[in-house]
Amino acid sequence: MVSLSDLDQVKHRLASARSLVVLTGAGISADSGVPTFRGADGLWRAYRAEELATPEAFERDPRLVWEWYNWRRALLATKGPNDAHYALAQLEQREGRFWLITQNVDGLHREAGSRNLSEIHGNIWMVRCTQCGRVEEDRSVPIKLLPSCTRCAGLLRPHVVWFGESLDPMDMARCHDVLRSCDVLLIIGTSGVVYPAAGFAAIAKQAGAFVGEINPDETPQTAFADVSLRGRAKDLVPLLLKW
Ligand code: BV8
Ligand code: ZN
Repeated sequence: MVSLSDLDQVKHRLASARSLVVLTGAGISADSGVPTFRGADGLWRAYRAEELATPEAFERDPRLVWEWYNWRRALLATKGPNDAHYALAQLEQREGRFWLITQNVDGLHREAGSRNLSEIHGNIWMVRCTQCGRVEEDRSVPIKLLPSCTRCAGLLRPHVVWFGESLDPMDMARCHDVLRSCDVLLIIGTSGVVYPAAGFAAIAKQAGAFVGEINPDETPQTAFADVSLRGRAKDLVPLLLKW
């Protein structure tokens, strides 16, 4: 259960934040019916992430990897943002300096209206040519396999960051900037096991920020949190805006 004083403490910190950063993971989309990666309905468990979300897997069997992404795209096509996504989009309007970092590739923050946003693991609705590097949006469900580039006929891949791939240096620079200069970091719905995002709380802590967490479970991030609210994002995030 969440104690009122803990909730009020986080609410007060958000209301008086000079520079607010929010980091989200799959848990914020769980309330939209999107399976998380490591939960009981886990996406990875069903398909063993190390088998599929890697460049080697795509090299070895692009059709299998594309079939997994088509399965996820079909699932996501029927889902929309929930109250937590909309509340964060509202928070962006209110706060002077606000930045949202998401590990999610589902595009639900953008759909809810968030603009000051880094999708550090990419976006499942974007495809990238493996030959000429061209990136474009493709919302077809399913994508006809195997997809090829309209410009050079190269094989297309999902424009997401796989395990063993580096994040976009521009995204990383932006994340380090905002984390080093924030006075409040709110971490919502991440198990805190995937790097480099799992190291972001330590950076904010080093910069003297107040760190809040929203998660039904304890996570490795909880150790960095000044306050950790045990609950669901869709219930707690809207409450934090009532000031
Ligand atoms: C990199 C895109 C440099 C694809 C994803 C050994 C030690 C340390 C690091 C490593 C290591 N070996 C390898 C590494 C590096 C590796 C890594 O961290 N591995 C981990 C697993 C150990 N990282 C990388 O490879 C990264 N690149 O480091 O580059 C490099 C280069 C070469 C070699 C080495 C390093 C790239 C990582 C990006 C991988 N791509 N996704 C796709 O999605 O198709 S990761 C995937 O996991 C998703 O992006 C997801 O967002 C992310 C993190 O998972 P979570 O979001 O936290 O989701 P999860 O299910 O785990 O947790 C959900 C949470 O929500 C739970 O806590 C649950 O309690 C909570 N929850 C549930 N319901 C709710 C809720 N919370 C609130 N409300 C609710 N209702
Ligand atoms: Zn191309």
